[in-house]
Amino acid sequence: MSDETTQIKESLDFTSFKNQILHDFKLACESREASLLGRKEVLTGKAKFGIFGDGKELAQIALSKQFLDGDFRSGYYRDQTIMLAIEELTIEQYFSGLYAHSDVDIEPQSAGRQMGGHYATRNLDEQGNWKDLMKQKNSSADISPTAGQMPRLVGLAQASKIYRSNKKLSETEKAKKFTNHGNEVAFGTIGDASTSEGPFWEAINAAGVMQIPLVMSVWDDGYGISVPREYQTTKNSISDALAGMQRTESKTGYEIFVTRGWDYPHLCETYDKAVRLAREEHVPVLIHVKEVNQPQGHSTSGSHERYKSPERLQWEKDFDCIEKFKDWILGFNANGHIISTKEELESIHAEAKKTVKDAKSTAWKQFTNDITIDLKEACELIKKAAESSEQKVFILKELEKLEKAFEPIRKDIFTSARSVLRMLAQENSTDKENLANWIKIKLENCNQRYSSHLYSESTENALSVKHQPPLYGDDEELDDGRIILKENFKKCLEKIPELLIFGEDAGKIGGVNQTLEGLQEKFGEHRVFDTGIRECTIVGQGIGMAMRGLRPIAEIQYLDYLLYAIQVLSDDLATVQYRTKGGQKAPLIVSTRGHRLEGIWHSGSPMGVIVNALRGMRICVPRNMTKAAGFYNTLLQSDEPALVIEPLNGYRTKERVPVNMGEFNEPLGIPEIVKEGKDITLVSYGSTFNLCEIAEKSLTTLGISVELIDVQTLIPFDINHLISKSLEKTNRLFIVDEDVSSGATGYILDKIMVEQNAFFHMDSPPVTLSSKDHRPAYGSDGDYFSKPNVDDIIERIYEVMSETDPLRFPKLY
Ligand SMILES: Cc1ncc(C[n+]2csc(CCOP(=O)(O)OP(=O)(O)O)c2C)c(N)n1
Ligand SMILES: [Mg+2]
Repeated sequence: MSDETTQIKESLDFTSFKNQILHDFKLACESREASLLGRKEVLTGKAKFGIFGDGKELAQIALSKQFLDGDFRSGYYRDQTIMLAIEELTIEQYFSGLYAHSDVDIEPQSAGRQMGGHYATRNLDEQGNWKDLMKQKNSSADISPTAGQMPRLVGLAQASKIYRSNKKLSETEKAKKFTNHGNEVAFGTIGDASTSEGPFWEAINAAGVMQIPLVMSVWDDGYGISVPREYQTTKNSISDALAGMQRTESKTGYEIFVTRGWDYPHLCETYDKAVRLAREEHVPVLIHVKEVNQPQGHSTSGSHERYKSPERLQWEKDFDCIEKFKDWILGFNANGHIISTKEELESIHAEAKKTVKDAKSTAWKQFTNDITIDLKEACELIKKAAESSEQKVFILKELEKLEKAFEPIRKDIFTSARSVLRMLAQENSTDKENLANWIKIKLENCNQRYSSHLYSESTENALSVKHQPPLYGDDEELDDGRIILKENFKKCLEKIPELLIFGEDAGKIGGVNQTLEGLQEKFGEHRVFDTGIRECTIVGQGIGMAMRGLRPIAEIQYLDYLLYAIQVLSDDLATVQYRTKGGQKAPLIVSTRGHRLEGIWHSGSPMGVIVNALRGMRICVPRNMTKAAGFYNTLLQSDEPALVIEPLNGYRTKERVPVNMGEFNEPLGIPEIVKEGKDITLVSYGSTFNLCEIAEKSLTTLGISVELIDVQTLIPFDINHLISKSLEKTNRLFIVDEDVSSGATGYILDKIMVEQNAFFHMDSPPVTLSSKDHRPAYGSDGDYFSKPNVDDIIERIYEVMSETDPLRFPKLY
């Protein structure tokens, strides 16, 4: 190359370098201005709450340079700069989120369902089908609980490992939407204080053990709200505390990097190295970003002057990452090449300020326009209603209040319209009818706006799966329940290449009850595998992998230990569809086993906790293993997250062996009337249902005809109101389960009496029979006296009949 060509090349290289730096500077300024203006919007009452990413801009710009299509983020509320940099958030959308705009096209992160600062990409199309995630940069939907993003992060990173280790799978057409042979990185972000949480440690350990491509950034600004780092972290440093995880020549582990939040070149260099290592070699990395600042304090809920020293407040100014970036740019001089001048930087900053202000105004206009339409319509209808009403004076007063309201929101409109309708309660007019209809239609519309997508609304939702009953051959073949499950899983693993089954003892020995016996040998360690004892991240693995196109079944060894995972199930999995308004899904099946066996922590049945904490998931409570297998088969054809609770004492019980393993399924929300009867409807599920079947026989000999119903799934619950129809005939209801009193029986009773309106069919008060409120005592006697037993069921039902007809059924006691 001639000297002249070299010079031209150098200057071209420098121009693109310089443009990149100025682009980064502009982005940092825009993000900062958005934080500053965001705070004002909250303090002036336009938005309710604000939590912003100021001070974290440079580190996030450095990270985003390494963020490729197909990669995933699992982070928290400070990450606005990442989202802006990867172009999955505009400043307009940022403000729309702050105002809680409920139109998903305008606020695509959560359609206003989550507070500002909670980010997500649209990973599904409008029908709920997967988009090509390799053509976009992905962010799993944030949640507010600190460190709640960590379990899911493990699964997002593990998916790359699964795809890389299973070449056949990663080359399927389906997989190409999710992976390029496992080269994708999962970026985790967390605040310094949130590293104190259990899920952080569990996730870090799990990723280190599994060697998965996770890039964990800790934004260390020294505080968790007001509590300083020395109260949070051993050695006052997360990288020091985790130093034992550093890999060595002979032992795998983490690569740990330490950098500073205001040091642009070092940040860029660090992320370049760290992400390459994770992507190419699947080594998990931790990047401890120290000296991150927090110019405005924690959130709009208070000011940091209350807890920061004057020195620290001064440090926030002196080490403001944008000021430091400016100094670096102005001090840069490579062979006479300079990046920019003070004036140019100031002008970029001023331009950024204007861009943000304009974007905010547009977002506010969009937000208010939407409401103005409803406001105008309501005022018009109220005015008309006033004209023809005797209550005119009062109605006009309400109208005036609404018309004069300062920046009214939907709540103001509805409060006025509904109070006017109540004023018209005693009148009959077309205007009243018009107002009532308008309210009804708009309420329905708001139901969609604020309450849709708790469950899947795609064509793959669990209720749309076509029912195929189990078929049986002529030879009445019987086998252990566990064998039925195992044979069914075998067929499913053959049929569905994305299916993975994992958990404690699930791999090598095939589960503590041998329901997966021999399946690891047959299908390999990347399909059926063991995990550490860590329920919360077992579920997290499942969530993350389900978000990347795999079909995980995560095993929780016993139902009692589901409580370790209840937070991640409730806060994360159960809300994925809802909190993104159908923008994301995680069709994870959690498999566990429970109800009666032995002792306090192997007999639990906390079904009330579960049905109440896990709305958004399907809850299946099969009474035997054929039913359980049927539910797995239904769920594997659907795109919904679910929990299947196998009855723990049924693995060695003989069941008929279906001939269509892997094909038959069990519909959700359809109770089974196992035996028809006319005196009383006996409702139960799971293990206690089997006791009810025994009790029913004795009751028949006592002259009581029982209609025996297995509810089969608690969510959804009896969608066709079969139980209410049964009560039309029997007029008496008896519910049995082995939760505490008023637990799941309270839920069932409410569903039947209130939702199904069965109250009017009743001749006797409904009766519930559950376990004692204490935990179940150990041993068979402990079980007999702690849980409902066959004698209890028979006698309590006899008592109901005795109260109805004491002559026919004289008192026993
Ligand atoms: C489980 C849980 N506990 C408490 C909170 C309330 N909270 C929100 S943010 C926060 C501090 C987090 O500090 P840090 O992790 O350092 O992040 P930073 O805000 O400093 O970036 C707390 C306690 C929460 N959201 N979740
Ligand atoms: Mg902090």
